[in-house]
Amino acid sequence: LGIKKERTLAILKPDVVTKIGDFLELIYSSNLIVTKAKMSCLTCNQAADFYAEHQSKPFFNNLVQYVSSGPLVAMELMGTDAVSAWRRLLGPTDSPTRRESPQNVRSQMGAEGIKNVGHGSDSLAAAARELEFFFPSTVGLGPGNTARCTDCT
Ligand code: DGI
Repeated sequence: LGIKKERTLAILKPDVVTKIGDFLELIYSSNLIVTKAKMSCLTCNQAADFYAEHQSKPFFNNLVQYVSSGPLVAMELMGTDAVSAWRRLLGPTDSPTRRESPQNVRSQMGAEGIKNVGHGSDSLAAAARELEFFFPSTVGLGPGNTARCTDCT
């Protein structure tokens, strides 16, 4: 009841892209599948667009600098309740809450502040917007390589 297949955007932030294998195992063992993936560098402007909702926060500049400091891995994950399933794997944003529930990647990897391992869309609406940002359905928009797959003729 209330269980549905969803898509969400998962990002592995610069410090953890080399550990992608560990994350894939976690993802598969949570019955999620990877339906799109790319490694991509964001410019400062692209990172600022992506995190526009945090524009007025004191950590905004550091956050933008951090996520544009090296390659990210962006993935579309699909599965039952994918939005909350991936956020559950990541764990809470802030460390005090995490100390009470250490069974998550952010706790296990010592996440602190903006260097907190990954990102996950926080709603279906955010997932739709964020997936379009990394995997645009229109040629020529978005960061990185926007070439589309086409059928052989
Ligand atoms: O969805 P989350 O990534 O868990 O959290 P969010 O969307 O509220 O915030 C986006 C990022 O901004 C988060 O991954 C890390 C950073 N951030 C959020 N709240 C704080 C913060 N960084 C610091 N230093 N302090 C905060 O209170």
